[in-house]
Amino acid sequence: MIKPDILAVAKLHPLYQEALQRVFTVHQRTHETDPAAFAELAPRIVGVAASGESVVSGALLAQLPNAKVVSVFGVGYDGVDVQAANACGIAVTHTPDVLTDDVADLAMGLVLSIGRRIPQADRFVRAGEWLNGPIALAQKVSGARLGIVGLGRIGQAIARRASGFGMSIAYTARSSKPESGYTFYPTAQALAAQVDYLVVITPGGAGTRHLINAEVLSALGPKSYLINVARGSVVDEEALIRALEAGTIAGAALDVFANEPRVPEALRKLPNVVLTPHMASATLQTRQAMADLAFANMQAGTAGLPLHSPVPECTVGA
Ligand code: NAP
Ligand code: 8YV
Repeated sequence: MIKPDILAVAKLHPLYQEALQRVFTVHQRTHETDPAAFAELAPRIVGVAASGESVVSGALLAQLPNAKVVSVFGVGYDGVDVQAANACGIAVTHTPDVLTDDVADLAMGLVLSIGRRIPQADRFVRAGEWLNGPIALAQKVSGARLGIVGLGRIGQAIARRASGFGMSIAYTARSSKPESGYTFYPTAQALAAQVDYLVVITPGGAGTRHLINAEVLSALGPKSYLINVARGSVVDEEALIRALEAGTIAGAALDVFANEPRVPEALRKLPNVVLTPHMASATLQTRQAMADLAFANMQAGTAGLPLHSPVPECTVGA
């Protein structure tokens, strides 16, 4: 049986790649690696497989007359031109909910890591420094004030976990959510001025670019911490480095960066920083669930069946 052709626009997670290969012929970035072959292949492509960080432009979609779906392995889809996809009649899907617990878990892990200085303490013991005296005191997390930028699926899961730590919870989002019972601030700057830990968990893209800028960091102040598990684009990384170097914020814990996987040396050198490699959803269980959902969306989309999890702006098949 001939397998329909899929274009992978990124190096796919092996679990997603393996699932796709059972049913489809997967062409790995042919549009970039072999434009001549792609010109011949493009009319046969029925679906596009992407990661959460992939760029899927309108120009690319316009070259795929028979594509029916872009299936993103990730909840974030800020690199996908959904408006162009709608115009081309191509559905866009993503993997919400299945990764919410993991991302919220890592966000709390980063709050604890930066506040209680767990990675620094690990380095302290390994370097034999314990022999020379006790480690410097850290900051208390239980009972502290938490600010959440983006009270969506993951933001709410972070708030539930933080409640277990007795933290007071405030947030900003595009709209207030009185039913949450948490304190709403209309801007990130107003929120930052009131918290000890500011966790960023919005989508990326133009609407949130540099939402966390020099003014927000200045409002956060020298005793408070920034935690970013959203997208690197949401934080002005240069302003962040300046604030960390000057001590105008206490520290930062970052899972995402402006130019991944490149992390500026200035950030890597700083002692008051905890860095992880965009791994908030990277557990075996969650990556399997993401692969299952992304594959199910690809199968449904290419077969013209109802989609499992289209992105909210998708009008195709609605
Ligand atoms: P979601 O349910 O759509 O929630 C997004 C939240 O962000 C909503 O509360 C929304 O406000 C708020 N928001 C959007 N634009 C905003 C703006 N300009 N200013 C303030 N708030 C804004 O999405 P989710 O499932 O929680 O995921 C959120 C994001 O996390 C993803 O898009 C992705 O970028 C990131 N993520 C990162 C990782 C990682 O590995 N580090 C893993 C998964 C997800 P309203 O509620 O008012 O609309
Ligand atoms: C993934 C993410 O690491 O879901 C997202 O938006 O950022 C992460 O879960 C990534 O998308 C995998 O491609």
